[in-house]
Amino acid sequence: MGSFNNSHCCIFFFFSFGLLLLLASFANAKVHYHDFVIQATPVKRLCNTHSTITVNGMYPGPTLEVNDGDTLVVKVTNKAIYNATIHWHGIRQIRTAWADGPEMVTQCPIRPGMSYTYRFTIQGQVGTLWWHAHSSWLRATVYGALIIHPKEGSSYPFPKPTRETAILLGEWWNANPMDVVRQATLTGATPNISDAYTINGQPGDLYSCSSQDTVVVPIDSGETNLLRVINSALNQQLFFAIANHQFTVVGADASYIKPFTTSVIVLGPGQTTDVLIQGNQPPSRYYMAARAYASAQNAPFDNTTTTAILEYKSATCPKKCLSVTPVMPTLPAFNDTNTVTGFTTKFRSPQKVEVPTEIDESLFFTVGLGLNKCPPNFKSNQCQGPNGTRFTASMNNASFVLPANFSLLQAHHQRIPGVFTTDFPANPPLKFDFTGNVSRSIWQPVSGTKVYKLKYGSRVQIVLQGTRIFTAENHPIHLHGYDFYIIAEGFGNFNPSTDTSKFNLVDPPLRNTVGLPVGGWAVIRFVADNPGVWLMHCHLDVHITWGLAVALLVENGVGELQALEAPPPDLPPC
Ligand SMILES: *[C@@H]1O[C@H](CO)[C@@H](O)[C@H](O)[C@H]1NC(C)=O
Ligand SMILES: *[C@@H]1O[C@H](CO)[C@@H](O)[C@H](O)[C@H]1NC(C)=O
Ligand SMILES: *[C@@H]1O[C@H](CO)[C@@H](O)[C@H](O)[C@H]1NC(C)=O
Ligand SMILES: *[C@@H]1O[C@H](CO)[C@@H](O)[C@H](O)[C@H]1NC(C)=O
Ligand SMILES: *[C@@H]1O[C@H](CO)[C@@H](O)[C@H](O)[C@H]1NC(C)=O
Ligand SMILES: *[C@@H]1O[C@H](CO)[C@@H](O)[C@H](O)[C@H]1NC(C)=O
Ligand SMILES: *[C@@H]1O[C@H](CO)[C@@H](O)[C@H](O)[C@H]1NC(C)=O
Ligand SMILES: *[C@@H]1O[C@H](CO)[C@@H](O)[C@H](O)[C@H]1NC(C)=O
Ligand SMILES: [Cu+2]
Repeated sequence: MGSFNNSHCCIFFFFSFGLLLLLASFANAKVHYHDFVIQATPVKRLCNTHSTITVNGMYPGPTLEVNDGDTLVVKVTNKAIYNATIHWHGIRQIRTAWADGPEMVTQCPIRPGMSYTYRFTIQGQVGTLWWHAHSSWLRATVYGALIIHPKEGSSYPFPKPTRETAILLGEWWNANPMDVVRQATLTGATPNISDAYTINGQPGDLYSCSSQDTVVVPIDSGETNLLRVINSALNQQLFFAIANHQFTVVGADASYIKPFTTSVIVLGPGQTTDVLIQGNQPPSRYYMAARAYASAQNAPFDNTTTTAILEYKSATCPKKCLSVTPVMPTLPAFNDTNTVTGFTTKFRSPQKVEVPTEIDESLFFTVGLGLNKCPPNFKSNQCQGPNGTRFTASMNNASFVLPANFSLLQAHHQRIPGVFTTDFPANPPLKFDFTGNVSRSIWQPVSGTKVYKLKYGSRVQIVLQGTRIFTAENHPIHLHGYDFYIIAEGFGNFNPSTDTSKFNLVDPPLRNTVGLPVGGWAVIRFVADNPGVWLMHCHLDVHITWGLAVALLVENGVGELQALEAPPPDLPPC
């Protein structure tokens, strides 16, 4: 009897202890509920008031702050006149591809008047990400920061900063960005360049009618502060610097980076960089500024500079120092590729990481622009590209076209035929001197909705190879649903027999967007452990509009935990 009671008691004890642990872990992981209303809002910039699509009337939109392990539930209601979706840029969305957001890839759009609730859990990511619209060019104004703090009880691998500030670099058009892309799609020419860059939605002192609203970022002498810099510009890589202050880079794309110091950082659209700055300068005001890194030769770009002010607080900066004109940082020349290379090749993971060494899928994707002949039924005003052509772009000579009737994910999940084909080539269909003088006769790609299929768990290497078709250019290539290791990059054509010696299989950086060097290549590796359909595309919206994308279809593995979840009941129908 006694022994029975004892063992019963023990079983009961272990059971309750386990339950307590379980409850404790649930108690730590929070669920955050948010409402996003996409709506037209009057926004005054550059001397005029513009009807602007925003979230909750805010430009930039609301900042979301969570801890690793938390769940986000965001009900998005579309009160604008455009179809819309929201993408949670860099969130892995493990088994929840339905919440990823790219229009016609993982969902049909939320139509005007409709809503959709995105639900997902952050798993093993810490740092700075962001969210943005993923439908046409709505993301020009529909974006915000998504900040992931460490799990409760864990801390950063660097001293806790006194202040943390999100710095969203953006791009502003006086025209409605939806009209800008509509016009470019009609004419086949390059879309109009922007009228300003912005920091947290404000162009700053160097633009007309903007000084009053210039963003001020506080700092105090002796402080070490964290800036979470996000490039949310639509079409432009940007340099960013602060006068007289060095940056210590500690993170990028929600992964830690082995700290290094630099006076300037560069980010492609989609990328984030976490930097520490120290309040070690005479108390005063210092400009932080961003302007273009424009790598394509002879291509027009917005050549303006946005500023905000780093201001020492009044305790250390008396009134008169607040009236001085801030010192301006030196920014690299718009075509200073050497500075870009010097910066990106400094990135390392903080310690040895598990890079796949055996490769199941060795892929080689060319990335570049192209020109389409004017189709016979088109008028000449629809072919205003060079010499009466229309601009296009492609990967492996396939120019990506979104499906019209079903999302790719739905077509995959429900086995609906005729929506996509699985013949995206693993290698370029034609071998040519990619970065040399490419014969004009091979500049026109093939349009289609092609995906590349990957088995669950396959270890993937992709060589991304830029081309000089029309022009060479730096392309920020973003992969949805994954982080990948960037194991090497270089200029010219990737050489499989010599460039493998450059592979860093020890401590390469983990990112979701790689800046493909202008006229060069980059090699990435990841394990395909997240089932779904994942867009891989250039994050310059002008290029994705022209078809610079492919979708990777990752099949389910064995068992429920390796399979895509069922679609949510409120998934928008087409
Ligand atoms: C683009 O720029 C051209 C030339 O400045 C102008 O005529 C046109 O209206 C602009 N398009 C839009 C949509 O703003
Ligand atoms: C950019 O603007 C600066 C200053 O206005 C000017 O000196 C420079 O020539 C411009 N560069 C280009 C490429 O337009
Ligand atoms: C950058 O552009 C300037 C013209 O603005 C040119 O003189 C210079 O050679 C270019 N540098 C590079 C590295 O292309
Ligand atoms: C356009 O035509 C001119 C004259 O024939 C030629 O020199 C130029 O290379 C052409 N440009 C393109 C992009 O085909
Ligand atoms: C989409 O559906 C419409 C109507 O059923 C059909 O006419 C059209 O061919 C479909 N489009 C594609 C790309 O399958
Ligand atoms: C590129 O090749 C074409 C013909 O293939 C030739 O006419 C042209 O001169 C070449 N351009 C350069 C810069 O080598
Ligand atoms: C792309 O495909 C088209 C159509 O088959 C072909 O004419 C062209 O040469 C190809 N170009 C490349 C770079 O593969
Ligand atoms: C909006 O989305 C619906 C559903 O997918 C589609 O039928 C419609 O054509 C879209 N409208 C525009 C303007 O793209
Ligand atoms: Cu691009």
